[in-house]
Amino acid sequence: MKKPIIGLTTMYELRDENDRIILNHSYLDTIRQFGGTPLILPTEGKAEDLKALVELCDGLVLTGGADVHPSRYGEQIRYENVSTNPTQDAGERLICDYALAQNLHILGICRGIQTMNVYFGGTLYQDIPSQIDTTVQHSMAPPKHRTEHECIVVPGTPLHQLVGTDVFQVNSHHHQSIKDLAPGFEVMGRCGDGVIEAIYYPSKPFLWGVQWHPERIWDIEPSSAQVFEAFMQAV
Ligand SMILES: [Mn+2]
Repeated sequence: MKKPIIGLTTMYELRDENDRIILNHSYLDTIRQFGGTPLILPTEGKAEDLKALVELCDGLVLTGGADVHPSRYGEQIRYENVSTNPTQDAGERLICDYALAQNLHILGICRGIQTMNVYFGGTLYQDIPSQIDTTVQHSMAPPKHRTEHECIVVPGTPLHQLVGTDVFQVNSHHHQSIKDLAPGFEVMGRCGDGVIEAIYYPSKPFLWGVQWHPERIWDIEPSSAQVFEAFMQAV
């Protein structure tokens, strides 16, 4: 049987003389580990080319990266540490259009859960330390191969059925998070401080977003491995 092809969106980094695309290698390793063939997708370029690439995919991972521009959810940039890339925002939006038209199963990770929420009409906290009263380190310090805080699972959700536990541990590499949840989505997990860590779209077979990076800790945290197993099973 042919292995499923999983598209991975990439960061587009603007530099003075030589822009580049970037993808953390752990995404590729993880897709291979769980039985897929990773396909690196640019998030810039012509719409027709992005469409042709998405048509090759059996599933899509919306990966981490810079902050979604607040204009996408009707706000202006409020804090100096909000770092955006409008080119990537536009390209990823097209990729979402094509992926959804194709009924692809989609997993959003970190920026990816935020991309997904904004795409469907939700909003974001632009900077957790500035806007949320919490003592949790959502931008965790090194060493990075470890967990940082808990994810409290909402009973009755697919995540709860998957992991079979009320709480598990996650890593945390984000300074933004979901504020207003997009219509149609439901929360599957939160940090103890209320920050949304996992969402899904019940009327789609598999449209999940997680705020942590399961691709970096699946070897030490079984719940993160189970997220990829569920995604690949759906695909
Ligand atoms: Mn977190």
